[in-house]
Amino acid sequence: MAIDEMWLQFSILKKRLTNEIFYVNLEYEDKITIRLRSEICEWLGCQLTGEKSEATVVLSVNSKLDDNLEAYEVKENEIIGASSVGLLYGFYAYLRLKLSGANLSEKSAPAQSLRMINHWDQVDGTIERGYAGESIFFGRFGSNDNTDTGSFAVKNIGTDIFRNDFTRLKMYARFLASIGINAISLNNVNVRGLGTSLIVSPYIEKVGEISKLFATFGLKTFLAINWAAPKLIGELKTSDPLDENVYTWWQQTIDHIYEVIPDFGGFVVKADSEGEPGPYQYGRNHADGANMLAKAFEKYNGLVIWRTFVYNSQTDWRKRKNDRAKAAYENFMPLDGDFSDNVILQIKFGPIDFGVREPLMPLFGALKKTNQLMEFQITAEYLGHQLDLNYVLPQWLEMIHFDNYGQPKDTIRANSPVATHSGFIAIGNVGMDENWCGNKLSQANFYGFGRMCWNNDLTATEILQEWIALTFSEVKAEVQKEIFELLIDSNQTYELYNAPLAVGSMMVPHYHYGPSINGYEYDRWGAYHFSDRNGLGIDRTTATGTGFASLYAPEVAKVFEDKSKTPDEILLFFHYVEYGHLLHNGKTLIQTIYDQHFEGFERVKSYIKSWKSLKGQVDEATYDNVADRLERQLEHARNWRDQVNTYFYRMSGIPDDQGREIYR
Ligand code: GCW
Repeated sequence: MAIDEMWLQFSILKKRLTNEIFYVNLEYEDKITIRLRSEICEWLGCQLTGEKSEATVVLSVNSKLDDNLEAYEVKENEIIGASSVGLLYGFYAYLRLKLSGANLSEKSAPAQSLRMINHWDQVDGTIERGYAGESIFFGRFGSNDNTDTGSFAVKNIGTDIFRNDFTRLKMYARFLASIGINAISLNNVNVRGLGTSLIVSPYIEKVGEISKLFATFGLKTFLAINWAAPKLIGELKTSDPLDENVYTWWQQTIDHIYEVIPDFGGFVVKADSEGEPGPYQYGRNHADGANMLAKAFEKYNGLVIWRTFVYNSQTDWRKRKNDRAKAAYENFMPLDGDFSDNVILQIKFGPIDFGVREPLMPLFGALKKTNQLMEFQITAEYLGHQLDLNYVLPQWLEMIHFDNYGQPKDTIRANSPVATHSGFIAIGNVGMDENWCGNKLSQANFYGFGRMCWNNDLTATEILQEWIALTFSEVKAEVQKEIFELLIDSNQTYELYNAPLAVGSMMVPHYHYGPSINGYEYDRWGAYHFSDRNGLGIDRTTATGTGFASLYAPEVAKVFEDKSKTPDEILLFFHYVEYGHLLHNGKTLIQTIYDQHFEGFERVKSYIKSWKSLKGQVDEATYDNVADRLERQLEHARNWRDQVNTYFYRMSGIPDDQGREIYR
């Protein structure tokens, strides 16, 4: 679309939609039409004359603005985009500056090229690890069969699998554009049942309609595939990546996709992971698998986004040298340099699984010849299911700034042979719930992810202040401040009452909410804490443990190898530590466990008090939604506090030095 210069056309959104999470609505069509809430319209200084009004903001496109076509510049009441999509981002930037009271002056280009959301939505309308209602893409229409064939299995639901709520999809696309997201995959990476057929007719045509809508907001659409598709839906005898017929099947399938969706993004692939099929089944490695698909995508500039979450999910706790933390590194480091230019490895930020506290995945910085994406999880699988407050930006920012042969925010791009094939990706947290995220305050994490991708130097404080200014623009400054105080340390609060000092995995198996100290301890998933009467923690040192510490850059490895140098908050991820051991905080390990769990609970109590003081100050739906969730969080924190404290009191026999109540 060519835009030289134009005047904004405003029209007033008559009634504020209750399920509107977006602070502004921008429709991006042939000509730009902007629908604004009337108060925003007033801020922009436009005349409200009936349905439409003219504004004093000038939009233009100037390709000389920046080499990066997504760049924009805002200068007073002028918005310049390096391309039409840059203009789109510039417009949202303009509104952000305006609404947060900042100077109307900003020139900006995104720090990360790919800024992507993965959905774990399934064609029966459920969402794996979804905590905000059903899928906005798929629904259960036409289904008479409610037999659940296993965990996360997709039910037999007939052919009409799409929800077809294009109004909601448009709102969503607009929201994504407003925070700078430029790519999206629609379906769960565990591709089951009918989900396998999304890549072929008659389903791909509907994906095409969705993708067309998203494209008008600068978004590319991707699909997750099942590695065994040639066998499952192509009637071939094998899915071996080096088999000629398999390649031909994929090439034809991809050719057809591009006939329907000429700007299709590509595939997301979870292979040989947690029971999913993959190239290992045929004695091939992951470069063989990814490159075969990449070849079929080449002429279309399509991408293969290949996940490194590959580990042996049959680990045995008896074998102490086994270490799931090393798996991705061991599987992918030897393949550095072997992947095609249109393959990107999608790598979880930590070595286990989006835990409450994990060190950086050591592949970052070490992989030097492979396109890479860092993967985050907005949906709060391990962080309280969007019931507990958990503003996660502090944790994510620590990851992108962690120095292992340089900080990932810089090395990801620098170490990717095709710089534009790199960036950040996250699992989304929205569903059909009225407020999109189950908990209204969980929207801050989605907003924050987008902003963190665009500008790696923003702080958690700045991002949260922005989100509050844009979302609660109608409330008083003191109320905004109270909401800020409630959220800013909430990630730390959650950590305080969860499993101690990065030991991980003490939650209810599979469901991942609530404590179950030994739930995973004697199971197959490779997530153990090894506590006994003397102490707890996983020895991952090279000297006496699994050797994971040695996978980092030498100066980092030196710190993690040494118990006395490892920071308290990550201590038990790297070391087995005795209860009486003195930490950097000046207290023993056991006393730290007690103190943290009592403090975590008390903090949640104070959140409730502070939220109650906001009754009548924020809209009722938000008030009730958060109040209800905080009560549940208090119960959750109480359970964690008591089960962890009791467990370690019984193990160690050492009482709390402040004599607080620990149940026996
Ligand atoms: O965190 C684990 C989740 C699975 C998920 C998997 C993955 C989609 O428990 O539900 O499956 O990670 O990332 O593939």
